[in-house]
Amino acid sequence: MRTTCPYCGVGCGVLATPTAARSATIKGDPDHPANFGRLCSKGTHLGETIGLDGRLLAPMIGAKAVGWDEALDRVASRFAATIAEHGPDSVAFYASGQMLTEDYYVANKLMKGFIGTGNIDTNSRLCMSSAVAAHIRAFGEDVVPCSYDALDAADLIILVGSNTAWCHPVIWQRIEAARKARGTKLVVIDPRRTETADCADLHLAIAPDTDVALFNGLLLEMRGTWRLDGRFLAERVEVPEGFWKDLPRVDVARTCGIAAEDVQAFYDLFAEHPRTVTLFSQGVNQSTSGTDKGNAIINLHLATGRIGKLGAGPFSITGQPNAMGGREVGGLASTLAAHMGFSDIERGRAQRFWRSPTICPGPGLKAVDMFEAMARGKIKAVWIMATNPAVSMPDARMARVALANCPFVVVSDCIANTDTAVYAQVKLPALAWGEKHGTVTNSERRISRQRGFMAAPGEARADWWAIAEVAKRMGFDGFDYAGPADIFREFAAQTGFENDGARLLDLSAHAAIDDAGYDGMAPFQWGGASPFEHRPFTTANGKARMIAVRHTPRDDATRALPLRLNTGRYRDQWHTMTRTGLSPTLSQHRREPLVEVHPETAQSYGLVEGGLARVATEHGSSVYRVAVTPAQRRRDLFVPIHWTDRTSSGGRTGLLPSTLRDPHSGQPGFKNTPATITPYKPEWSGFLITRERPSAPDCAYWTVVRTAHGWLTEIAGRGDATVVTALLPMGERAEMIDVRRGVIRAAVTVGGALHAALFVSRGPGLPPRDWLVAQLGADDPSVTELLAGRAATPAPDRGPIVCVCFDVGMKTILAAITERALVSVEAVGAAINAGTNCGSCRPAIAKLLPKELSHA
Ligand SMILES: Nc1nc2c(c(=O)[nH]1)N[C@H]1C(S)=C(S)[C@@H](COP(=O)(O)OP(=O)(O)OC[C@H]3O[C@@H](n4cnc5c(=O)[nH]c(N)nc54)[C@H](O)[C@@H]3O)O[C@H]1N2
Ligand SMILES: Nc1nc2c(c(=O)[nH]1)N[C@H]1C(S)=C(S)[C@@H](COP(=O)(O)OP(=O)(O)OC[C@H]3O[C@@H](n4cnc5c(=O)[nH]c(N)nc54)[C@H](O)[C@@H]3O)O[C@H]1N2
Ligand code: SF4
Ligand SMILES: [Mo]
Repeated sequence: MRTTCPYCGVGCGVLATPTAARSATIKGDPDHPANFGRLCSKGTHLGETIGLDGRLLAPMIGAKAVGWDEALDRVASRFAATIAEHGPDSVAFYASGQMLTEDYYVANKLMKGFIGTGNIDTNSRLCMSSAVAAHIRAFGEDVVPCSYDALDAADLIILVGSNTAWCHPVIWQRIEAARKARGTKLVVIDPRRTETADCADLHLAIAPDTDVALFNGLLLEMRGTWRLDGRFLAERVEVPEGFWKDLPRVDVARTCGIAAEDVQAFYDLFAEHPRTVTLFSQGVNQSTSGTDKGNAIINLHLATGRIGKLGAGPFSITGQPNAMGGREVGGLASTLAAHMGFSDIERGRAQRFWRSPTICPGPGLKAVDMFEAMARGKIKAVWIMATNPAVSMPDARMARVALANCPFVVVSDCIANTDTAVYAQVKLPALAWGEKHGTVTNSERRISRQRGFMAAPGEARADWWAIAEVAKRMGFDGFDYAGPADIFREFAAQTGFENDGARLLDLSAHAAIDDAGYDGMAPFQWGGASPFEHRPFTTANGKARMIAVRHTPRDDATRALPLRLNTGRYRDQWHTMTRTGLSPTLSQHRREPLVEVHPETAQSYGLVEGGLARVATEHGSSVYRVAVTPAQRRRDLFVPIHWTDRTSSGGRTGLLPSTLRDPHSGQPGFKNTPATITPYKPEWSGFLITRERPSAPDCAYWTVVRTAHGWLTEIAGRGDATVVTALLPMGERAEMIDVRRGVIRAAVTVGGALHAALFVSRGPGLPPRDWLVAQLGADDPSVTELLAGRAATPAPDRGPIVCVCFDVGMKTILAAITERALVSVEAVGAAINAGTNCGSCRPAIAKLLPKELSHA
């Protein structure tokens, strides 16, 4: 079955071959133009996530499983009653870039067209909305002006606030291939030295949120050296009065906190390579100046004419698999539908097309405002679909208060127990990847089919179906869809309705597609590879607009909170881990949430590598494992976003970021919150290995991950450590307790097979985890060895796993590099296979090579 990967916005084509009822082999689709057969680690290991573990399989009202009829009636009647009493703006829908276009279209139609409120927003507000706002300001329409093939043709690629090697790995592989073939130069602009930055020709570790100063400075430099494209500016760009005069002159090196030579090196590279692609992501968008950052980048491309040509353009890459589809249907509270705004003409047009009884009067509440309104009691019923806001909103404690306060919360998810589902009065079981059918649009505007290849389990149903059923039960006409093909046709028709070429998004050529055509639909790109090459921009005069932007420092640091907290992603986990967390292979890369700190910061705050520390902001605090690394700037902290109440007592990053947001887009500045850090000193620490998932330990710090044959739980606490022995299952228990040294070692076997092992110590000296973890799958392990925590004749220590596909550890790779004098990632692959399957670990392998050779 040809389908698409459900994770990132690269939108890779996948070939899934079912092997049994709930299993399949997964391969990259060699014919899909987004990936030509490549997949990263997350895509490659999709097969480990399609079991029924943790699935929500029946509608629930409270704790009771009910039939669909009862659940849908409840949702419809509560929404209708709330609207009757408090008006349409007292209800809201919180959607997600992980919904299919068809689901999204129906949700938007119900809210904006039939209920008549703008209160439908999406997690894309937290993700892409600054890029959307920047596109609309510059181009008049939210259109990404580039395609992936620009990366093949560029001479210079600039990555701004993007950890591409981890977050868009197949784009990264394409960049690497281009660099190898054509010597493309690569500049990475990121306060952290990520694996992406490590591979670059030039890395600018700028101070957080100083991007506008850097790009304005570059624009001035280009003007000062007569490198602007005068003709392009005259014909295609509108430059506001006084733009050049008002362009602020700042000391770029000082503002950005980097060496003047590095600034000049960047400016020279830009001057020398007209074919430039600037790819940007969350380091740009998730900022209180995100929209201005986007426009600073776009200004530069407009002024130098580096747009609408092969190999050149400003390229915002999308995070979620269907962030772009959501933007197309109008899933954001700030857009109406099909790239329309809220003018009377557009509202009238949407209402005529939908033949709806009403139409929303204007934009609705943006995500954070929506939750704030909920906390104040203004939103009295909310439907949340395919997102986990109790974890992913800034100041997640506030989001939880809001959900607890809201009289009626509906959650549609494929997973039963998420941190958000805790607050639901009604839970609706959704189809998951591999079961659902529809379309998604990737970063380069390419629409692809997602196709199911497994039967729907239990009572799970499609999200569009649940929305349409509720709409019908609320008495609305126009929701009688036989299937996703029907919805796609209607959406395609809407994009062309009274369009007359005014909006570039026009899929009406596909509006007549029949069911068979939809089933077999091949990926296609709207707008063409380079949309503005041969057509005017979507503004009244057809010209793009330069937008005057200036660097506005975010100076909300205080004496108590002098550090800056940056948050982001790990290579092998997806967001709140509801799916990637099911995969033992993917769970090996980073088993615990780390706080990364510079050695000097570690020293001044008394932090030690491998110890624990509490990170605190104005909003909350959480405990992390400390990783000391010069890859961080001094005074910056970096933490991952993935851990939840289900997986850890610590690493609760959602609690920390401030809700300060960009004034144009409403996107929160997730990457730069004033913070501080203090060591957390447990009296004992240890770990537990079990076959079954243990209940949450009663200790100060714990975190649990999937392993090949069970679970690994890290624990640490104060006071009496013997309480954790309560976590051990029934069976034959062998134990060794040394009260004086505070050591507990226990192994539980059943019929000779290991079911659990526990190691606790008040000092150092816990055994390495990997050998013990593997013993869960071993036949007849020796109890003496188990209690010793190691084999009598130990195998060599492989170090942390780098290549998850071939299970190769860091020490094995280092040994191969030294012993066989390997000088390239390819040579390592040829010698020991590492990095030769999905390729996601290639940047990590490059890091282990002797430095001067690692770019080869
Ligand atoms: N493995 C994995 N891949 C994913 C996801 C996932 O959860 N896991 N999620 C997907 C989604 S939805 C998204 S949105 C994307 C996100 O993809 P990315 O944007 O690449 O990922 P992040 O880690 O959020 O942040 C990127 C970088 O921005 C840097 N940054 C922070 N502040 C600044 C700044 O002021 N200026 C600049 N220039 N850089 C800064 C951070 O240090 C970080 O390295 O990833 C997608 N892909
Ligand atoms: N501090 C901080 N916070 C952040 C970010 C950051 O960088 N820093 N990044 C932000 C960004 S860019 C994003 S995109 C968000 C992501 O944050 P969320 O959207 O909250 O995270 P996910 O874990 O992807 O949540 C998706 C949910 O949908 C469920 N699901 C999957 N498929 C389906 C389906 O087909 N139907 C239904 N109904 N449910 C489904 C999953 O089980 C899961 O519970 O986090 C944001 N929050
Ligand atoms: S790069 Fe990886 S996560 Fe993104 S779509 Fe491709 S396989 Fe999926
Ligand atoms: Mo995102």
